[in-house]
Amino acid sequence: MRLECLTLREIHLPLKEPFRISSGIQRSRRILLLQLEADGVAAWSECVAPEEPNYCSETIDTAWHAIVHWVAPRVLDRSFASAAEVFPALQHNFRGHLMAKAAVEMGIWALTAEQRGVSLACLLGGTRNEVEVGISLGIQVSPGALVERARRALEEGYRKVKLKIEPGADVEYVRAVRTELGPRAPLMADANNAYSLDAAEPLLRLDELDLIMIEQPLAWDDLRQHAELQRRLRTPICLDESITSVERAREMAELGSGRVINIKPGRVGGFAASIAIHDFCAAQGIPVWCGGMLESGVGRAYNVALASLPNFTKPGDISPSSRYWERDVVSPEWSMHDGMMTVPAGRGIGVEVDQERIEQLTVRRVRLGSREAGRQGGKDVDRHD
Ligand code: OSB
Ligand code: MG
Repeated sequence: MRLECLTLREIHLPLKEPFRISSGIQRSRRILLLQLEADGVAAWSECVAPEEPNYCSETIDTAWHAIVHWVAPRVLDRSFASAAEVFPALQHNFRGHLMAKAAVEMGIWALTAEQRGVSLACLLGGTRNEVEVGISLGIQVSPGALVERARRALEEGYRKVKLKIEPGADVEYVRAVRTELGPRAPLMADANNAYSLDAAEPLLRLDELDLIMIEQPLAWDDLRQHAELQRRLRTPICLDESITSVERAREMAELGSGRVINIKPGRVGGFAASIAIHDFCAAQGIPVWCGGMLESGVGRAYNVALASLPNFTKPGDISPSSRYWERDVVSPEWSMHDGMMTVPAGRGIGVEVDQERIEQLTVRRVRLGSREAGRQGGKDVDRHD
């Protein structure tokens, strides 16, 4: 595999409904899409970095910079015997920028699948042809509004309903949903770092509400305090932000910081790291599930393929296109039937990207390629603001 050309594009896509979490609100998405070309095949990938540094330190703008200046030069025109070799090459003396690295690394997995004529899920070692679907609900204006939103989600067939919480919108909200929707409703909560160990009282009260898990209650980079909290809770803690590598997953297991991991391939640097975490957790009996970052249909294809691996044993935050967008950028759009999503069996990512639509939505673009290396320092910049 030898990457010849990489095109970065930013598109803007408005969300159907605002998505509020404890660390910020999202009304519309600025999405970084990549087009990769090698040996006569092409693939699209997505960088999941958000607009603001309120999830991790990366943003779409830092990722754009990192890909252009540091990631692309390491992979363009260089031969890799397999996609698994890309991540080590990107990690060597190159700290952080995991979402930027992941976008390119995952694109190379997709290119490899294209080249071999197999599905991305098959290349990754997926064993399922459909995956269970969950929904992540943002913080609502009142407990009653959350109950109605959660009720609708269960009626639509979602297999897991994740409720975003923050101090002031926690116990009362979650208890209302539990009371109204019954003891069997598959509920969990996600705090996105909104609590501290010395103000953990609401979390101890949530412990009585039979949640499947509580996701990332404490600091985004913490493992030690989560271990202390887990000792006080019977509800499993699921880590999201804190798990950035297989080493962090191992530390979580050793310290007892949590009992479940939400794997987002973008957060950990791509598929090689995701598979390493998946395999480590499988060996330890730690369940994992696939998280989401409000991806377009392109990034969703990567999440669905990953979620087809055997130890993804809980429903992922991989809702259908219509949960996010009036119209997605892929066809067919991602859909759900009976709370399940089909893992595409076709070659590559398994969905077609609507190139004309993406062209219309593009607000900036840069094409990088070894063949243009003589001109403009290898960059062909267009509407770069
Ligand atoms: O914490 O899982 C999270 C979205 C943006 C940033 C962080 C998170 C989320 C979600 C959305 O929960 C999941 C989805 O894509 O549907
Ligand atoms: Mg989360």
